[in-house]
Order: sequence, then C-alpha cells, then structure tokens
Amino acid sequence: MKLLFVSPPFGEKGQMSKGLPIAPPVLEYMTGLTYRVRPDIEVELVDANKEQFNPDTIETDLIGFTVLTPQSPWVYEMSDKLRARGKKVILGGMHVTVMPDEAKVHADAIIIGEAEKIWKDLLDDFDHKRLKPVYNGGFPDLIDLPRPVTGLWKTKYVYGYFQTSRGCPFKCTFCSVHKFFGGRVRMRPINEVVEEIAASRWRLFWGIDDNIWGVNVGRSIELYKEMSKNIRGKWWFGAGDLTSVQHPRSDELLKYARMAGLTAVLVGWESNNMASLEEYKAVGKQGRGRRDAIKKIRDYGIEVMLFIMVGGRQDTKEDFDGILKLCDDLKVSAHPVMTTPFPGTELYDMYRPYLIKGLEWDSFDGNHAVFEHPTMTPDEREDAIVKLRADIFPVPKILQRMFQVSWKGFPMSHITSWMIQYPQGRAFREFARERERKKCNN
Ligand code: B12
Repeated sequence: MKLLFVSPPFGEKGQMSKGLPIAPPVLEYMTGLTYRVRPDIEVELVDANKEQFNPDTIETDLIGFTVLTPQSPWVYEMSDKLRARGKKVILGGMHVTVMPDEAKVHADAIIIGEAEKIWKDLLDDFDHKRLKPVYNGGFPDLIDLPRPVTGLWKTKYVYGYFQTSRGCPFKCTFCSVHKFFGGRVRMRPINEVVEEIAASRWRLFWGIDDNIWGVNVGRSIELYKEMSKNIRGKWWFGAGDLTSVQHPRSDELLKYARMAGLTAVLVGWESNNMASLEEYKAVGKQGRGRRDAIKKIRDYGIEVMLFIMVGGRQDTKEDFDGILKLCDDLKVSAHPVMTTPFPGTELYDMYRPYLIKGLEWDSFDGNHAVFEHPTMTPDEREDAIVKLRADIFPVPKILQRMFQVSWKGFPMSHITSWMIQYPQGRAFREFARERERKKCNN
C-alpha cells in the first residue's frame, strides 16, 4: 500500500515560505511512525510550500494532511477534490484537534490529539475498508518513540529537528500548546534523544520543544551534558523562556547548552506592553530582569531572537514603534506577529465578541488583523506591522546584532544569527510587496 503525507503551504498560499529551510517535522516523524507500525507501507512526502500539489493527478489511495489553523482552508479544498475522485483522506494536527466537527466534514477520518497509540489501528481499518470518522489519540508516554525518517525529501532543506518533550509548564492565554498536549509536560528519556540526534544525517537542527530549558532546569543540564559528551559537529536552535536564565543553576545551564551545540534561542518576549502581558498571562515566565537575561545568554555565545505579539486589544499605536526601539536598544532581532486568537485558546474566547465577520482561517496567520481594535483599524495595524518588520531587518542592523554574541559562540552562533535574520527579512519584504500589489489591484 502507498501513503502520501502532505505539508500544506504556510501563509499567503506558501509565498512566504518557499525558501523555508526547515524540513517539515511532522512528515519526517509520521513516516518514522508508519514504518514502525506498518513496515509494508510505502510512504511518499510532499511539501506544498516548495512543490506543486495537484489533487487531480494524485494516484495514491490514502493521503494524510497535517493541519495548522491558517492552513485549514487550503487543506479542506484539496481534500474535497481528492475525495470527489474516490481517494481517502486523513486529517490530523493542531487545528483538527480543536475543531473536530469542522474538520471531519472534509475527511474520511480525523485524528484528535497525538497519533502514536491509534495510527496502526487506523491503517489496519483502512485496509479492511472500515475507517471510523474519528480516532482519539490521547497523550502517549514518550518512551521508545520512532525516529524521524530523513531521506525521502524531493526538495532541499538545511535543518532537521529533534523533540525531547511535549507540552509547556506555562499557561499563556494565546497559546495552543498546553491544551493540545495536556496539563503535564512529558519528557523523553535522555539516552533516546541523544542516540537519535547522533544517528541523524542532519548537522543542523531545530529543537522543537516548546521550552528547551524551562520545564526542568536540572533535566536540561543533564541532557546537555550527555549531548556534549556523545554528539560532535551538530548544532541547533530552539525556543526558551527567560526565567530559567535567572535560575540559581543558570550558569551551568548556559555553559552546557552551548557545549551541546545550542547556537540561538528564540525567546517568548510575547509583548512589550504590560497590560497585554497580563492579558496573555505571560508575566510569570519572563522573570524580573528580562533585559539582563538576554545579555547573559549572549555572553555565553548563544544568539537571542525575540518572539513578540503586537496589535492586541490592549496594545496601542505606540507599541509598534516601541518594539523597534526595544530591538535597537538591546541590539536584538524580533519576529513580530500580529496578535492572533487561535481557536481552542483562552484568548479566542476573550476576543470572540470582536472577531471580524467573514474571515477564513487563512487570515489567522500572524500577518493579518482578525479582530476589531479599540483605536486602530485592521488596515492600520497591518500597515504598522509591515513597516515595523521592514525597520527591524535592514542588513546593517542584522550585522550589528550578530556581533553582540560573544566569541565563545564563533562561528556557528554568528552564522545562525544571520541564517535566522536574513531569510526573515526577505520573507517579510516579499509579504509587503504582495500586500502592495493587492492594494493596487483593488
Ligand atoms: C515546527 C513548527 C512550525 C514550523 C513548521 C516547519 C515545517 N516546515 O513544517 C514553522 C516555522 C513553519 C511554523 C510556522 C507557524 N506556526 Co508553528 N509550530 C511548530 C512547532 C514548534 C512544532 C510542530 C511540529 O512539527 N511538531 C512535531 C510533530 C511530530 O508533532 P505534532 O505536530 O504534535 O504532531 C502529532 C499530532 O499532532 C498528530 N498529527 C499531526 N499532523 C498529523 C497528520 C496526520 C495525517 C496524522 C495521522 C497525525 C498528525 O500526530 C503527531 C504525532 O503524535 C509547534 C509547537 C508544538 N509544540 O507543536 C508550533 C505551532 C504548531 N505553530 C503554531 C503557529 C501559530 C504557527 C504560525 C501561524 C505562527 C505565526 N503566528 O506566524 C506559523 C504558520 C505560518 C503561517 N504564516 O501560516 C501553533 C499552532 C496553532 C494552531 N492552532 O494551528 C503552534 C502549536 C505553536 C503555539 N505555541 O501555539 N511552525
């Protein structure tokens, strides 16, 4: 039997992500899981950000899509066309889990939650023509997980991934993770993670844990020690909080993180406006000295980039400029996204009365204004974020930031700094041009 997994386009029909250097983690992982439970199945992968996907020419009998919220309209359109040709479609992922009733209309079967416990049953049911409409995967223990399969790509990537835990100890109102992965953070055995990374053909990785060190500082130090002993010539970046950098063992944490190959950490600054930070229930994870924490990370030879939301209902016009000033003051780059209340989050319930009517889920991509704001129109907010992004990423600023990182991290942290910043700037410029083109056409 043949099975096709599809990674749907991100953003403006994939325009912003053609050059995305990260191999889609879900597809590598689901291939590994499939080979583990049904070695007789032949898997094919398509990344629709980089390859044409034409539902009229697909010959595979079973097609699986992974679905984030902004991707769902594209996926539903493709799966309706495939099903009209008699193909069977399975949908899984974050959006399907929070919107099962919507998703199941477009699929022969959906998976709610994680796939490990039910994937074999589903594939066996497909063979016996008795697919059920809904499979509930629950929260499996992360022991003896299959390894991602890395050799099936038709397109080129720079980064693979690894995952050491699922879930997040924080309960931010805008985030889907704590609901999706359950209240308890689950961790993989350290030796399994280390063996997997050592055996992988990738040299560069995104550590996709929601928090690479904030779950348990002691465990992170142990993990990094084992990585530094057993893995050579591999580097990675990941997302982390600033409170851990103020932990009594933070010097050890940063030292071993660097020795384990960590080159950059993407920090959830979340908001530059205190009222928003409170609305997002994200004050606790910053710690008090969040500016000093950034300097400390860089002193250990690790680059820092901030994730910041802006355009929330508590934010003002000045907050857009405030982010630029923050970046210039700290000589740090930021990835500003429009505050987006994703379905299934607390923020979605809070913002529900203000959601702009008639928008599809593809507007929920961090680039568009999807709710009414007390003082700014949607157009004003979208223009402001486009301008902010343009102001953050000129090449001289990128270079200046690179050299804030201590020489302890040379050259990989400096190269990573460039590799994270430069393509973002290019993608944001592409988005701005597309927005201009659309405005002119209207
Ligand atoms: C990697 C990643 C990305 C990468 C994807 C890289 C790529 N080439 O695919 C990039 C950087 C592109 C990305 C972008 C975005 N992301 Co993102 N990303 C992640 C991250 C860190 C890991 C996801 C992952 O790959 N996990 C690994 C796989 C193995 O695990 P999994 O996805 O949980 O899959 C399991 C189940 O879901 C299920 N499953 C999933 N798919 C399928 C499919 C089938 C057929 C089956 C059977 C089962 C199944 O089985 C799997 C095994 O149990 C998550 C955080 C997280 N912890 O999930 C956020 C996350 C998924 N991202 C999120 C968001 C919001 C975004 C953005 C919209 C951000 C933004 N505002 O700009 C953009 C989307 C781009 C756009 N503009 O449209 C949200 C999703 C919210 C939502 N409701 O959809 C998350 C959860 C982050 C968060 N904290 O809220 N992201």
